Amino acid sequence: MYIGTTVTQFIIEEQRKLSNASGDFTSLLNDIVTACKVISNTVDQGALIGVLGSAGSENVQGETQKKLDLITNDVVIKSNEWAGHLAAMASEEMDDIYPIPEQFPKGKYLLVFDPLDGSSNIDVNISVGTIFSILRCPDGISNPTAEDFLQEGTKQVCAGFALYGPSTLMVLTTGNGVNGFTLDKNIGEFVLTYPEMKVPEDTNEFAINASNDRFWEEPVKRYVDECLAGDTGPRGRNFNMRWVASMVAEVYRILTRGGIFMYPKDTKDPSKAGKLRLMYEANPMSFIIEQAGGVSHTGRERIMDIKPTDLHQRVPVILGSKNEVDRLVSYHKDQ
Ligand code: AHM
Ligand code: MG
Repeated sequence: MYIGTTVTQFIIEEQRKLSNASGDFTSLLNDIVTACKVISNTVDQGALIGVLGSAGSENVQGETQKKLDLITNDVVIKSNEWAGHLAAMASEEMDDIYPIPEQFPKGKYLLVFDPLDGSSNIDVNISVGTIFSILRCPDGISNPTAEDFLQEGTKQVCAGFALYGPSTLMVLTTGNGVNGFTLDKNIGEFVLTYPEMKVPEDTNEFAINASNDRFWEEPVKRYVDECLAGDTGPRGRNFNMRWVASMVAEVYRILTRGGIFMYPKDTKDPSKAGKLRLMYEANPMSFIIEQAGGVSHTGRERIMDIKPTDLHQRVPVILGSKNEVDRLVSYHKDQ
């Protein structure tokens, strides 16, 4: 019986198209895939294995960590530190970078990840996910520092996310389009189910945490007000609204049926430029959305063009269907 194209087969075939591919990258992606399978299983078991609830600690951004934030962070590290493909890792849940320990060989890539995005949803059984991004370690560097991670999103070699929802999915780009895979739990393989995903250019659906309304800037207020006015306003048509509070779930929805996702700049905490993190969330999701034909922007600049200044830097995020993101960007220019 033919089970379809597994993610491993897919990656190997993609790499064969590149004459200079050494196989390191394929192997690295396999280890990430393994980590996501382990996390999927752990999230699935939930209360049965006592992994829900708070860990009683805070991360570098001052956010309370869930037990699963720490467990999944460890799963990603343990799955990826041994094989010799990485020089170091950086995670949303760790203050500093994680250099590959001395006992393991070092490789030419850097792995950046958010082990459990949307983890505030974990105790209420709403979808969560793992986001990752692969960068090249700068030439001649075998002991990278945090500085070596501060590369523009355009330098990503690969980005992807796993979504632990009704099905466990994996969405990947290596800069040659976006493909989606579903985990067949009977055989333990991600199988290609959504080839060449494309974000529709137009949409009637927007996603924003409306409780922040009073902190938004004028262009965002204008855009959302016009959507809310529906066919009685300047847009002349009705819009629908969604907010899952799991970026992985929102981005997957947008890849499937279009939409615009906004976590814009606001005045809630003037010390923060936005809520979402450039390295762990905004850049990988921007790479995926752009590769699927969508747009990803802060309102003032393309996210993937930002030169990072800090590992845990936050940025405003506006991404999704081209025509809606372009419209909101144009409102920023009108300001
Ligand atoms: P996390 O990485 O700590 O889970 O935070 C990121 C999440 C995103 O997945 C989601 O879009 C956003 O935070 C929701 O924020 P809010 O609770 O302010 O609506
Ligand atoms: Mg996150």
